[in-house]
Amino acid sequence: MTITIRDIQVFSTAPEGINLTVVKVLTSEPELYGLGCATFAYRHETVAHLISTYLKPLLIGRDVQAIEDNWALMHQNAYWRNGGIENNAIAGIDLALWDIKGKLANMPLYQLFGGAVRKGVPVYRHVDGSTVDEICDQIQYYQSLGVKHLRVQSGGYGGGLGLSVPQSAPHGSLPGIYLNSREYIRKTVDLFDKLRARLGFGIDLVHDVHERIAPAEALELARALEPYRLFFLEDPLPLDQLGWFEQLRAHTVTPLAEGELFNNSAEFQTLIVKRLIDFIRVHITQLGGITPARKLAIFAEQFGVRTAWHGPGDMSPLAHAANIHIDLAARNFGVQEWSGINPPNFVIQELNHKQGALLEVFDGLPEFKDGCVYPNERPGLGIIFNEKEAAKYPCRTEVTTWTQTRAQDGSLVLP
Ligand code: GCO
Ligand code: MG
Repeated sequence: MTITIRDIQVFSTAPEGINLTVVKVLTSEPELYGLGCATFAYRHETVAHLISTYLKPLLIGRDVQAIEDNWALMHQNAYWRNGGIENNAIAGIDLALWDIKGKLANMPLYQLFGGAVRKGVPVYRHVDGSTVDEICDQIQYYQSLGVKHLRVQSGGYGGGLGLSVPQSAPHGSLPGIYLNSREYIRKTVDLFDKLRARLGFGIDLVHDVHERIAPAEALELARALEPYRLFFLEDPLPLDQLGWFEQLRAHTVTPLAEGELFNNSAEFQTLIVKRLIDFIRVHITQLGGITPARKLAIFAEQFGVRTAWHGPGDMSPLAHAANIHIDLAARNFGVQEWSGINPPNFVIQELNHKQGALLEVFDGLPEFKDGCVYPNERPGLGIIFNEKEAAKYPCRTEVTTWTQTRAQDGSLVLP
């Protein structure tokens, strides 16, 4: 007797002040349901609407086990494909169908993916500070927790957080996050020089360029950072400048990671086939879910390209769990980003959220221990979603400001 999709529900919740979207797929078996993540923090209302209005009527009554067919059906149903709203919506349902598959098999997902090739998933944590001392203190704190890879930034991705107009900008310039790429490059190289002088080379460091400088500047920075032997330099080039990767690759031995903003596997193809990058930085729900992400990871394995899945704060524990299940079974695993569960301080103060609210809403988040992360052994993704707790943390729809990044002359640059 085929088990079918009976209903699809969407929940929005922000236990850490970051908008998260959860999809619940109910089936013709009363006790059997699946949970997925459809989080696109800056467009959560639109994703929820797309699921309820278009994907739910498309899928009701279909075979809950036909994951591949259901994914393709959703992917091509609106003819135009691969947008961020659509992909995150599809991912929510895809992860829920995989969660159901695991529950039917009574296995955690990593077992369905071929079993674990490692007992725990090594992660990198985020370090950010305004002085070398502050950054070294944070590095040493995480080292004391067993972390062996750290992402080091100094002032986020440059430019601070609040909108402003610097004196130096042309008269009449608009408010924004003003970046000085020349100063950013000088300071970043100087920072890593000081860090290596202080800490040596026993800790692996990554740095995220976040696409914010010109391609020629990315070449300059990657070359200048070579003496500091980064584990990888992330997103040195924007998606619309991938043609520069040939020069960048020829220009430096600094390992390169790219792709959290990519929308489909085809955008990775040349970078992988020509071995122009070392790590794929996949945002699993932006790509459309487990179904495309696993295929991409296996494709990359043929070319010696490793994984470094995106694992930021604007992703729910369901997507983090999906990352970890794929990581456990991947031979070409590189490292896993782990944003942790400590909400930004402003969330605690302004929104009066208590620490740990995330864990009351999502039970079963893979556990961080001694530098690695471990999933529980529950079937499927292994996460229990507390709808009542979730309702205590409503999402907010507000204008996003941190992406209003501007160059010194006041023109917008990519965020
Ligand atoms: C990272 C990413 C994030 C993004 C964030 C956007 O490497 O973790 O760059 O920090 O900026 O996910 O909302
Ligand atoms: Mg990044």
